[in-house]
Amino acid sequence: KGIMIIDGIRVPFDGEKNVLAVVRKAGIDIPTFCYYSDLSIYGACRMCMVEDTKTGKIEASCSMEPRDGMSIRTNTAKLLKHRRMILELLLASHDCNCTNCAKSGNCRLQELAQRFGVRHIRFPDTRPRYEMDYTSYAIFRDPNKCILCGDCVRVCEEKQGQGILDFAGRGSELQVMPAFDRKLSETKCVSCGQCAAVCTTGAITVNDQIGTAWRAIHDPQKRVVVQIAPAVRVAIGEEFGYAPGENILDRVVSALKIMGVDEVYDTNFAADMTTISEAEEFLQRLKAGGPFPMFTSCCPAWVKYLELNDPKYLENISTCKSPMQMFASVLKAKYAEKDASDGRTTYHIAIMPCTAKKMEAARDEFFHDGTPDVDLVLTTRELVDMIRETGIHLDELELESPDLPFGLGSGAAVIYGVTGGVAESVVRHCLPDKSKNTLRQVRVSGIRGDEPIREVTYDVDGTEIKIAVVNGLIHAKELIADIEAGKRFYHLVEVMSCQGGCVGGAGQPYGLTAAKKERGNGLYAADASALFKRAEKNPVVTAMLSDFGPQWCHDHLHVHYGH
Ligand code: HC0
Ligand code: SF4
Repeated sequence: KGIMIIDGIRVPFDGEKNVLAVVRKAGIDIPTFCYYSDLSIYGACRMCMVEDTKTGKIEASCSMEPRDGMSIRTNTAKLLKHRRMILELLLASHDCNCTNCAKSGNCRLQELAQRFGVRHIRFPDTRPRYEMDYTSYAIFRDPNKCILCGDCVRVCEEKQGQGILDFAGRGSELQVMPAFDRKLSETKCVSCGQCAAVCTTGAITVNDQIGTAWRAIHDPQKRVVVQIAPAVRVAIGEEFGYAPGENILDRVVSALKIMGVDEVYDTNFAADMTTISEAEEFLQRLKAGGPFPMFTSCCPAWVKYLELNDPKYLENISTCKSPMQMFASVLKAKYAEKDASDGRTTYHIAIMPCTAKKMEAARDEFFHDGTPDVDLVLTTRELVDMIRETGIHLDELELESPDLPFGLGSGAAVIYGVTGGVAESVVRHCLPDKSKNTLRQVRVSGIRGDEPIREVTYDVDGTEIKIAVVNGLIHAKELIADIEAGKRFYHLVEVMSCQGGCVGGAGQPYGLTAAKKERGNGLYAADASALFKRAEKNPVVTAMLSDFGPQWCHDHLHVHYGH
């Protein structure tokens, strides 16, 4: 606590962990490549240097503790020269094909080079040429664009606990890569995509499948049917000038129709099926006495994590398919007849906030007769790019709600996209008292929030049910360690790999510090205004489940991983 003098202005500080945070609080956007307030401090890029007015020394503000009476300047001639020099050096060793780079317009290097007016690079181009890695379903790595800020290394280790990427080599040979320069597909990468979400340049980007989507849409033989995930609707607007959290689903539906998509549905429909199936499975496990905890199964990066690192827990994973995959199973079953009668093939595109969903859709379990149930997964950002390509102005569109029958979902479904939402939906279904008051009690029970691990307890028919909600894979690791050590016990554990749940997915508009909270609140608002709040109140879902019958549901809505 104290007062600093920044560029001659007195700025109080209280608890900020470094000078950089105080400078930003003072309204000066000090440039950085390697600083995220959420990650550990690396201090490598040196862009955030400030000058001590007394000594004239320059130092990285991310690694300086604020002190009372400290006086600094943020934009002296020395600092500007220093920053330009760093940028020139980075550009000299960077593949600067900006015009056709996926990150153009969202690249920090490009932004800062423009901001600091770097027009000439005085250094020769001595870049080595590195091989690109196209092997992951989720992400694409181009080491020629890496500026060694290490953000990907730290997010993978510190948030996801995976440690897939690391620095290797020395001096001019220094690189970021998986151990032994393996391809991503040969590592234990879980496809969460968080490395791409924080990458400051185009070195790690989301696997772009826009071309495939257009080809399908323009193919008259294909009936293109889309499902849109819960978290997409409250984030996509950020790219078109809407506030984070604003639900613009009806505009997106309208845009997709203009683009040539035949039918547009809502993943929420299938999330209601998941809630009912998962709650039934949970109640059965309660009767049978386990296995506990039952882990939720909808996050594909989480399932992959267990499969690769802790397969003994696969029997704890709910056997319910994720809503995306349930949707696809129902759709393909229902449309087989339609396809046979009109000679077209149903081509199913899922629009997801998530990169791991690309990997999930490609799993063997979800292929039938050589075709995937979900033909293509597009991330929110890919859809943004497609809408931009068409020139459609979202704010001028007539609103259109998703089609029926698969366009109807409950409030319990839309909150799947925020951490705690799946558990809350299952709890709503399991609690015997169906009054409004119960809904309110659950809402304020601690199941919502942004702590990485939250614990709640409910009474279900006299049994005390212990539930944990986890977001961020590293915390799932911690939780499992505690369960094994006998320190914790739960009946049900919801795990979402990304911070904040799907709203913070790596397929969403960029940034680790993205507006996850607002997006989550947008989903809670959608729940509050939903026609019905419980999965079992969805008339289309209940009718279909009884039509299909238990055997069909068992065969098509459930999956056993690792068998
Ligand atoms: Fe999610 Fe889902 S909630 S994983 O975060 O369960 O991606 O939004 O679509 O499948 O519904 C993502 C989001 C989904 C699925 C749903 C679940
Ligand atoms: Fe690590 Fe996730 Fe990136 Fe894979 S996708 S390298 S697990 S951050």
